[in-house]
Amino acid sequence: MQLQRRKSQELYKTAKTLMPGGVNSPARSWKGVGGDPLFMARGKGSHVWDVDGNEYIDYVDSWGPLILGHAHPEVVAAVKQAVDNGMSFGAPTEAENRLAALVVDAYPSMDMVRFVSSGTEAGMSALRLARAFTGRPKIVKFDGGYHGHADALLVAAGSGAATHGTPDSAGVTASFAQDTLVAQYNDLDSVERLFKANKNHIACVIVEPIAGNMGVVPPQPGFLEGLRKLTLDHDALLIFDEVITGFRVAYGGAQEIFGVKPDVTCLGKIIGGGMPVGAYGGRQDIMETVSPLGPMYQAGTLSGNPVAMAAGIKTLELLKRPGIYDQLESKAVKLTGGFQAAFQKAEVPLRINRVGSMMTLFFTQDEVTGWPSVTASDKEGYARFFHRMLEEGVYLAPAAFESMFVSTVHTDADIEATVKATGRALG
Ligand code: KE4
Repeated sequence: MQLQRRKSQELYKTAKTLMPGGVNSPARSWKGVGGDPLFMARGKGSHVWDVDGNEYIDYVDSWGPLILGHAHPEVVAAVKQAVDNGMSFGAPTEAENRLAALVVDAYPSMDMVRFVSSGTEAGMSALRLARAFTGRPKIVKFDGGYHGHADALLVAAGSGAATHGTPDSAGVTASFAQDTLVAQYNDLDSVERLFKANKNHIACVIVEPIAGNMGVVPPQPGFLEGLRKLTLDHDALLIFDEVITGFRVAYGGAQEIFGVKPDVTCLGKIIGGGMPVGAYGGRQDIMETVSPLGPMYQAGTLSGNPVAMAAGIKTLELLKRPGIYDQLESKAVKLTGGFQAAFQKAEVPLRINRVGSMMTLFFTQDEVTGWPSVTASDKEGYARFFHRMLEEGVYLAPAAFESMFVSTVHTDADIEATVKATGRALG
């Protein structure tokens, strides 16, 4: 069924005269799958409607924040109540205490937390903190890892940058890139070699404990524990970027599942419930380096914004309800089982990497364990599937190397409809 997209196309035409590529983030440009992006008008629960009135079951969930689905009534009510008291003060508010307490209680590795307005700010600040605390210049990240668009992190980045085939961004100077060392995910030797070659110069290792930005790639047994040992042995900090995985794969994130305690954690997405919130936090002695207590400067007009805090507080309160993560798990298991059956019937190779309610469909029959095997998968096959599923009323990530998400409000009917749509899309 050919989608009627006239209004989207008109809006996109205008958008391209006003904003680079007509979007405010390249991840929305559909450059990785081809075609023109749809403009969304409304979301409710697990469904979204585009401006032409086409309805979709949504598995993008705004790239992860909407674990409770769109416009959750209790989150909306909390935001409305907050906004009636004023949008922003540039002064401390009780809401910040409340969300900080929820976050610190959920992450035993975090004695203190600092709120910012995006995951990028969280990653950027965590790096500066590691350099300030250790006095060392270099950082280690992983090929295919994405931690936001701070200069030092746009070196062999994953997510949008990788999908666009531009692992190094224009405008990132050689001086920035030289202090960023790149290792291979799930390859401890590649990290050890960097420590040996840069003795006493590495401030930190920043890692997505479950990679989400090269598609989902779980840590192999011993990988995170190995990073913990290497960083301790070399007096470097271990930073877990849990912007996607925090409150996603468990209330206490990947560090709860794998039992590895980082020195610093970055959070974002879910803790804002769809509003702009990021955070970084960790051991007391490390966080006391942060201004105004210590010498590492970091600031922000809308950091800890009370309206955004209200959305985050209500979201985390709802996620604390017993059984929520079991429900997410059973929904995700049902969905992946349906996908596997449909792909098997159509004799199309498929490898699903999944942890909890985040997953990626890789068009390959081979194991996907890191950036090289990710890039060996069939991106074009995914792009064709993406468009066919759209025609069938299912909205997947408009890029092969991203995660898709199940929310608490995806119903059995949604999952059955998605599996049926898959059969038709592959037919
Ligand atoms: P933001 O600045 O987009 O809030 O967060 C950056 C970031 C940091 N760390 C991780 C692990 C992330 O996944 C992200 C952002 N994720 C991408 C999608 N995978 C955001 C989509 C976009 O850029 O539009």
